[in-house]
Amino acid sequence: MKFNTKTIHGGQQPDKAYGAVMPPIYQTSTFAQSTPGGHKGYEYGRTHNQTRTPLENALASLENGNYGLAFGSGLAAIDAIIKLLKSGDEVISTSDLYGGTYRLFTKVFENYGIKFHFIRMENASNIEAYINENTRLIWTETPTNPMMNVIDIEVTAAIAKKHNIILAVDNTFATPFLQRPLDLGADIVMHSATKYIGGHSDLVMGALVVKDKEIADKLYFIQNASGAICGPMDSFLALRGIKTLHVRMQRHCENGKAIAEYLAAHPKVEKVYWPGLEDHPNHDIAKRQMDDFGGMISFVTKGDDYDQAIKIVENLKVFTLAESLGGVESLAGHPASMTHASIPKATREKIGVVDALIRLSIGIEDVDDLIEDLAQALSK
Ligand code: P1T
Repeated sequence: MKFNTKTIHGGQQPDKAYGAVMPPIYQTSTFAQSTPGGHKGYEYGRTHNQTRTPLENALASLENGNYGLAFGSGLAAIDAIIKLLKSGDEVISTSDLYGGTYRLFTKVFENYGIKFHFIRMENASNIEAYINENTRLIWTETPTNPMMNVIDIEVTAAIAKKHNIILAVDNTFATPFLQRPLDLGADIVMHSATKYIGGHSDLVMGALVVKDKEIADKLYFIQNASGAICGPMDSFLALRGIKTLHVRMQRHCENGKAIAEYLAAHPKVEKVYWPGLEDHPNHDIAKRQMDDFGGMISFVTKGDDYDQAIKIVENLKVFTLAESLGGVESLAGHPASMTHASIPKATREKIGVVDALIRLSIGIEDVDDLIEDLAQALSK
């Protein structure tokens, strides 16, 4: 089945009870049993739910995996991955990553004796210097949030395999429409399904997809034991969002290209970070690894000025100033004070998250209105 068919049919069938084409919202916490253990495959809502099951199957289908797991947020999904580890284990992570992931790693899991190395991975040969007998996991975002660096998944997966280390890829920015990390050798693919998967800024959700049964069984155990699941209503909304993922992504990419090119030619703009631009340092990897370049763009204006960046995001009218990304509407953010505020200033500036950086999530509105909006905000 091709991707554009999978978004609509992958892992899903009409409901068994009455043939409902969309899965009903089984808004229940528990299921009747005829005798202890005598149930129809569902016994308690934390463990399984008949609206979550088709969602988890659909996620697995999109990522070419065998097992899908849905969580109450992206961070809950990442939390489940790190719970595969134990005290003394080490993780190598991209240094440019979502601020909340950095906070979870450094403020929560370091307290449990897990050690994190944050390094640049655009050049995969940097990774091996940090591998030792305690290394259990390589954590990558690609493209990274918010600097849009692209990491070569295939090369990183080969390094991970050689050393028997799990490779997890946060595929939130690209979505399976643009890249499928499991096909490139990753062991776990993760999503903040809050973003493009849901697509309508109306839910908070996380997802994991894996091929390997042993890893899947451990993750299912953690999902049930820790309990950070998503509810039936949100599962329904995510399934509904997935059905248009391919058409939304196509427009996100088209609009993203037009706006990246507009900003790159703008006299007030110093630098644009979008992997589709030929001068992007990882453009060649992106071209090889991704089917298109997505709708996330970061940029810095000339003068590298905090006040100017704040003024621009405040003056936008079609773009909404807000955290998050990947919805149908365009959003603008100021990473240093919003999504990445939990990373110490010196650390974030080292990776490029300067005070003047603005991040845009390009929606699927008419691109002329988006460009006009940026033009008026940049002219102020
Ligand atoms: O917000 P949540 O669903 O828990 O997902 C966390 C997360 C994980 N990974 C990436 C790449 C992300 O971008 C996020 C969440 N990011 C934002 C809220 C943001 O505005 O960047």
